[in-house]
Amino acid sequence: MSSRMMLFVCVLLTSMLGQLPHAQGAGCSSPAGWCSHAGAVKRNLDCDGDGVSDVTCSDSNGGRWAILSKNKCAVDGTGKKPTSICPAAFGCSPPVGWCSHAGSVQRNLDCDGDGVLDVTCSDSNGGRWVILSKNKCAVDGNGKKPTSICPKGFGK
Ligand SMILES: [Ca+2]
Ligand SMILES: [Ca+2]
Repeated sequence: MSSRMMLFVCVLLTSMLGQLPHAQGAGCSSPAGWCSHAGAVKRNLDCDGDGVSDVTCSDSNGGRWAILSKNKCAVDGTGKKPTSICPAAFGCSPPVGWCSHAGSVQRNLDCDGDGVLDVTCSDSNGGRWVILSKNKCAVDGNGKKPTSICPKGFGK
């Protein structure tokens, strides 16, 4: 067998192995009714980087559920997963101490419509901060964002 032929066989085998998990339907799925409540958003993506898809759910009340391949796709019913378990799905988290001053109110919601949660903070002195997913969750420290950047977060 020529070396070129060997290479071809190797490539073929590798691609077949790569297809296998998908062909077998590996990858987590969610049970019927899971993540169907009001404000809930379900996603299929690979949270933990093992190449097998996971399922996440987040809602507008800050609930976070994850069905992870590395956890044998066990169904999660608590809704209290940390954002760090799947940043791509659960979006931005503020640093410790952010939005903790007197009169401040923090919200988790999707401001920019990309389906990933952002964080807003407003205070009784008219300060407005926002941490946006589309801005790679960069932390905002100046408190001078316009209300238009997140009408839902900054109210009317
Ligand atoms: Ca995974
Ligand atoms: Ca967002």
